[in-house]
Amino acid sequence: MGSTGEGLVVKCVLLAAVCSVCRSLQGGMLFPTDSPSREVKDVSGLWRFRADLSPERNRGFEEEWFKSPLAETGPVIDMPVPSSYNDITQDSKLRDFIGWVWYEKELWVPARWIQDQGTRIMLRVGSAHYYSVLWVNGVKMTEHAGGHLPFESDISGVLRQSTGSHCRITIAVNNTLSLDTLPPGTIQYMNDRTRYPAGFFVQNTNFDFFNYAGIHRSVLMYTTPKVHIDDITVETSFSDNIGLVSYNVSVLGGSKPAVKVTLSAKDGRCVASANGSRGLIKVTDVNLWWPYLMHENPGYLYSMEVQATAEDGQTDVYTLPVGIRTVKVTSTQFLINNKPFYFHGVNKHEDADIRGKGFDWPLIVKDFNLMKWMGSNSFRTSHYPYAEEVLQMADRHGIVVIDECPGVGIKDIRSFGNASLAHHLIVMEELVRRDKNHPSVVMWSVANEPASEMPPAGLYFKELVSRTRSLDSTRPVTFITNSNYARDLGAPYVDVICINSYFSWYHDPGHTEVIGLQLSTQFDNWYGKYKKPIIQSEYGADAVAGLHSDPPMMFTEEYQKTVLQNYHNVFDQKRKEFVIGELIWNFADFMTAQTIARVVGNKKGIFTRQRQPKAGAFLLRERYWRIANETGVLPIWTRYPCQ
Ligand code: BDP
Repeated sequence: MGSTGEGLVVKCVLLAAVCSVCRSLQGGMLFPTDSPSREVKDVSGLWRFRADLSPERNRGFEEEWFKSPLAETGPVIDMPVPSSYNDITQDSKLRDFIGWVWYEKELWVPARWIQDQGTRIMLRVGSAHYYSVLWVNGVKMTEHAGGHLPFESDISGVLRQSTGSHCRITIAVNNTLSLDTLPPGTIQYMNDRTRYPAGFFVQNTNFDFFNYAGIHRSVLMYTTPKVHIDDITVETSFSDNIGLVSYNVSVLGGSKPAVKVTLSAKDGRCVASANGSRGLIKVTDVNLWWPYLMHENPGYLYSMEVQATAEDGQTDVYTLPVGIRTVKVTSTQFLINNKPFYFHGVNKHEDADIRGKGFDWPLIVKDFNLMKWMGSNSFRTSHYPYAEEVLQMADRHGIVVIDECPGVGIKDIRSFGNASLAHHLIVMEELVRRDKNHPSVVMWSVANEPASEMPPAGLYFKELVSRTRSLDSTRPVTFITNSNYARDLGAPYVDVICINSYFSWYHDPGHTEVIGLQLSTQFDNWYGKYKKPIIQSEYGADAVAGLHSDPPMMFTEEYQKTVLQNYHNVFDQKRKEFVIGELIWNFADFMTAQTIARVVGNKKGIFTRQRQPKAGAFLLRERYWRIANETGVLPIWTRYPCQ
């Protein structure tokens, strides 16, 4: 062990992980929206920022930087929120920083929010990677473990105790990953003083994307009345032409609220209503929610307006988009609304130049346009939950989503321990709580490529999958495997087998001629043993845009294309049997840690990081539209010319 402070970066996060184990989820996590009874104030923009460069990364806590304006305790720089901080400056120390960074924003809160004692003022962080501590006006509000899901706090009390309506928000964020975080990691101190300076340490991880950090999604302040709608859960089905919406509304802050629910069609027409905090709504001549390229009118959403009226007559109103659809899995098919659905789509990352993993509307809209352009009907949120706004887009456009938790890189046997499992269960709970009402989400993925052959993996996945099912009985559960079919201890518990394989890339590099045989064998082995439908959840090859060679060589656009074509030949045979989907790795090039296997990031994108197509994108476009033309019903305006 080197410097006195070594381990501190880790210790802070470990402590946090332990706390999160003891915590159980309280309340809902509805996406903040304006309504007649609610106001939202976006406090994104430029924040003040300082990385704690002290050897122990602990000076901020020792000197209590949250107690006074950050600029009074040392130098600050401008930092955009939302954004990763890593690529914002020219300083490699900040790009590769591990430990606590401090963010601060000062703002005015509308005086009427403070004066009206019946108004509840909430502060919500869409996500901050990885561990966060939040203060308002120097008073600690909450802490949160996990870099991809929202957390919030009721700040009404502290604002009312302060003079005036001035508000100072301080958020300390620590990106350190430990064996019990998700994703896991380890901190390694290099103690050979002939090779490394004192205090030198690195963050080791087992995942293939850059560990971007900071406040990645919007920070929102919003109000609700004191008696407020805390959570809504809808589950949908249909029988003949009758849509069935079972709902459950939780109201907090007062006793005996009167709840009224009204469902309206797209044109604003009220189609059904009900009274009471739970019930079943019937919709005649229902417009089902259909995936893109499966129906002429995909992504149909009703509006469910929920009103909760307190005894004093004050009413809270929240409107939830509702898509009515069902999902079922058989031993060979994935059924949406009882019709076979074939996933032809992409794996993505939240990743772009400069902003890293920071939320960015232009990027999101561009990505949806590209997915629709190429005829993609689905994507997987590899390898962590994406921003809620992305799922809202998917709902509206009818793009089907496999929603993945950040269980990526679970390779160390110690990460299968009780503390890890307890945290993993909480993350699944947080994920289901946030995303349960999105019709686009059709399956939960609890992990990506864990070491599922290790002995503790069996019990771990048994528990994880069954607890996820108990949180949501309407969706299938999977995890993504790349292990040996005969020794995978998690596969018995999942509903759908999702396999990643990289024939002619990580195995037999340069030999695309082996793909056909190896892929057929893979499918037959897995189906033979488990009799469950299979998705090829990843396949692909790196291609540096603009690099060409014929005959194809690795890293050229031609090689990537050839790999894809060889996979497609097998998919076309097996999708007649039990293969229910193919998701290319990856939609776009993305940043990774610096290693000898990566040339400024992973180049398996069919688009570059700047979203320009490589040859593989045109190949997939032809293929996906061909499949859609064979199996789907296309909106007139999307008919693809080469059908
Ligand atoms: C898969 C991983 C993915 C990697 C990909 C690759 O799931 O995160 O980026 O390999 O190596 O195994 O390109």
